[in-house]
Amino acid sequence: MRQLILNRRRLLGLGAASASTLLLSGCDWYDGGLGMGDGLRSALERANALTYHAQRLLVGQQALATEYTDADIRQGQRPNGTVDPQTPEYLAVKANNFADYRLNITGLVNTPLSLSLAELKALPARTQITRHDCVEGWSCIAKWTGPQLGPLLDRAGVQPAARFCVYHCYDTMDDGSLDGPPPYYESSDLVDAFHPQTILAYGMNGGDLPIANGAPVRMRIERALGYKQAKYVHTIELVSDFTKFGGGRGGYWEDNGYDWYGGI
Ligand SMILES: Nc1nc2c(c(=O)[nH]1)N[C@H]1C(S)=C(S)[C@@H](COP(=O)(O)O)O[C@H]1N2
Ligand SMILES: [Mo]
Repeated sequence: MRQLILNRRRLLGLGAASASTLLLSGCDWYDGGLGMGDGLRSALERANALTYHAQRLLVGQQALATEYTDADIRQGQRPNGTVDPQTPEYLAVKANNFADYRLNITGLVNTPLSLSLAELKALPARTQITRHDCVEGWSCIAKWTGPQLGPLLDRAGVQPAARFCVYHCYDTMDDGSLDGPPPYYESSDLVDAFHPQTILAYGMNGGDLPIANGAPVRMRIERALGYKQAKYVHTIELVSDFTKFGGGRGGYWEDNGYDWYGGI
């Protein structure tokens, strides 16, 4: 992390405050005695000072998350959160064994993409064995397979105004909201989106991704905590800011107080 921050400062020539704001680790954002909303919002405003081109310069500068071997996989990936979505939209694509599923790349792109599962499976894939860390206090090592997100974003043509990807999911979280349960969603900056270990995983531990773990497609953003690993993803939307989604903090759990960056 420290190395990454230094790299960014050097490359961007930004003052320490703006370069590091994007990278503040978990507790700084909501245990710091700041009102969370104020702290987060001003942090995000400063994060916007990073230009798209400067972010792209950084791609390839990032360290990889540790990768493990098959011998390190001791058990199946422990399912957590939603394990069997019941929304009509999900049930409809599941009924046909995901033959009608589409992964959409929309928003601030020149050419929106809509890819079937078969099309995703025909792309060059990356397989990585990594450790998933859930903030609830458990970890699992598992093998994930799928195409990298970066080349797909290049194909769609990310527009200069884009700063973040919002990952929209099929499942809703039954949290007792008066407006009905909100959908799970997540977001990342473009550095994480273009990171070589950021993949659209359709495979797990050598087989198809199980429904409990996010079938047909879930994100793996390997330098981030468990809640950033959006399952049941149907749309990746390129945006300049994410305050209009959900509670405005960049993800379902972020709207409930978790840190946005969620780095490990
Ligand atoms: N769509 C969706 N994605 C999600 C969740 C969820 O409930 N819904 N839970 C998150 C949390 S907190 C964790 S730890 C991981 C769990 O992934 P797993 O079920 O494959 O272990 O998914 C994350 N992504
Ligand atoms: Mo989690």
